[in-house]
Amino acid sequence: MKVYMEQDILQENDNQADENRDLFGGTLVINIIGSPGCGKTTLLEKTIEALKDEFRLAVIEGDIYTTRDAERIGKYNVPTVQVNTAGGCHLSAEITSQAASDFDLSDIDILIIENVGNLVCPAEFDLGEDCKVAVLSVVEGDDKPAKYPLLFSEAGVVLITKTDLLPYTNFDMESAKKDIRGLNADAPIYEMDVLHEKGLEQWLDWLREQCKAKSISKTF
Ligand SMILES: Nc1nc2c(ncn2[C@@H]2O[C@H](COP(=O)(O)OP(=O)(O)OP(=O)(O)O)[C@@H](O)[C@H]2O)c(=O)[nH]1
Ligand SMILES: [Mg+2]
Repeated sequence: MKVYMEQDILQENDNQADENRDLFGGTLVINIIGSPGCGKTTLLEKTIEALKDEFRLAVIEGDIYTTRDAERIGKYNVPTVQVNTAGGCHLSAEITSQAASDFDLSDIDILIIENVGNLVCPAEFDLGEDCKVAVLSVVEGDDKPAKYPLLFSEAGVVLITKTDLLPYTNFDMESAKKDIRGLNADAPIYEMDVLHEKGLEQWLDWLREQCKAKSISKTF
């Protein structure tokens, strides 16, 4: 009987992630990670609204069971694939490669992946993306970066969302940012109220910068 240890599984995943990097080529691939309900799909909706006439976008929606998030993205007429993990708490490089094969990547500037809602496991699985985006909503508590450090240490950018709800929480913004900085010296940290479209521009500019770094120029 062959027993797979976590190390083997992660190694296999890393090998596939390297293959994905070749497959993704010149497409900017962003992996959005955060707890259930932190606002990942809402961020996607607002991002698509803002950038759909600027870049050719595609979406992979990761969810445990439903197609609800893909249905929400459906109204934007952007190529979207829903992946159901059937209980799995994260996307893997393998499943991402299968989902991405639905697209003609040479026609896509930015592929946005919404990972399964989970602050822990998705950070362990490299999908071959250019960048992980950590989303933390203020209702989750300012202690979460310190308690769940991997995602925040690996993220290329950290978004602190639902700032409209700050008056109703005891979230200490300075403390959260200090902990994030302790884990990650470089990632920009942006505060935003995605629902009411406040503070989105810095995130959109960051995405534009990432495109520029990959020599993706405005398509339209
Ligand atoms: N007040 C407030 N509510 C928000 C904000 N962003 C998202 N929401 C709400 O938070 C809830 C969850 O948002 P989603 O975008 O579905 O969260 P998600 O991270 O995609 O959730 P899962 O895919 O289930 O992990 C919804 O009711 C959103 O309307 C925000 O900036 N402020
Ligand atoms: Mg979602």
